[in-house]
This record gives sequence, C-alpha cells and structure tokens, in this order.
Amino acid sequence: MNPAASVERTLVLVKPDGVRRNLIGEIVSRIEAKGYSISALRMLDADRSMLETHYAEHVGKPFFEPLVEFMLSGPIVAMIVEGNRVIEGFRSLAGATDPTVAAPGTIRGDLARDQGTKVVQNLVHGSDSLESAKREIEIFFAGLTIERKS
Ligand code: DAT
Ligand code: MG
Repeated sequence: MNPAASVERTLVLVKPDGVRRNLIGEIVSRIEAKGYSISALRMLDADRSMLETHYAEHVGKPFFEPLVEFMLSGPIVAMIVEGNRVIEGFRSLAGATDPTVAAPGTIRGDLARDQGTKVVQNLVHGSDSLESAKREIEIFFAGLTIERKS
C-alpha cells in the first residue's frame, strides 16, 4: 500500500462486446461506485492505426490480428478515469484478463466468459502503468486539456 501516491489518470475502454451487450452503464456504475471520477468520455469507432498504436506491445502475438479485428467490430467507449492509485484500482475492478478465471465480483468475472473466439473478449481495457496511461490517453483524447471550474 502506498497511501501517499498522488492522483492518477487511467484510460478505460468499454470494448465492442460491452457496448453490444448494453453494459456501458453497468461498467460506468462500478467505476463511480468505487469512488473514481470520470473526467472525459466519448463513444467512437476506433481505426486500425489507433489500435495498432494502442496495442503496440502485442504486435506479432498470435492473438494480435484477432484483437484488432475484434476492436474494430463495433463502437467502443473511451474514458479518462481519475483518482488516487486508479491505474491499479481499475485493473483490480476489471479482474484477470481471462474471464473464465477472473474473480467473481470483478467486471470480467461477473459479466464475461470464454466465447471460444481467437481473442479473449473481456469487456474492458485499463492502462497498466503511468507510462501506458499517458500514452493511451493521448491516442483516444489527442490534445484534450481537462480544465474544471470547480
Ligand atoms: P489486459 O487487457 O488484461 O491488460 P493484455 O494487455 O495482456 O491484457 O492483452 C490485451 C487483450 O488481448 C486482452 O484484454 C485480451 C487479449 N488477449 C491477451 N492475451 C490473450 C491470449 N493469450 N489469447 C487470446 N487473447 C488474449
Ligand atoms: Mg494490457
């Protein structure tokens, strides 16, 4: 535990399976119920170049092309979520990558399962480090400056 950690921002995506299954509200609700705030939100159709940048670490893996195709298969929702230790906290809310073993109580554990597809469909993405968060926020919210009056 590191209680002195400062406020962070993370990039959360509701993937096409989450949008298709009408789970945007459920996912947003879990994030808000945990106490994090949403500082930006948009729905979009990602394009291949955004996804190749976003998932650059996975280029060359067998699931890479199915992953990109899946992410292109429908609209997604991108959010900037803010709070102390939110990067780690959202990944904990999301649960393990493989929804079959993701713990009950997590988004993936409660709401997703193996569909027998080449790529795991697990409803959400969350940045895994400060560096990834900064990089990924720039992909989905290029040039956005967040200013709040209060
Ligand atoms: P996470 O989304 O939990 O950060 P990741 O970055 O390792 O997981 O992988 C990105 C996505 O690719 C993941 O959400 C689902 C898919 N994926 C990962 N590993 C996979 C595998 N071994 N087989 C099929 N799909 C996989
Ligand atoms: Mg990842």
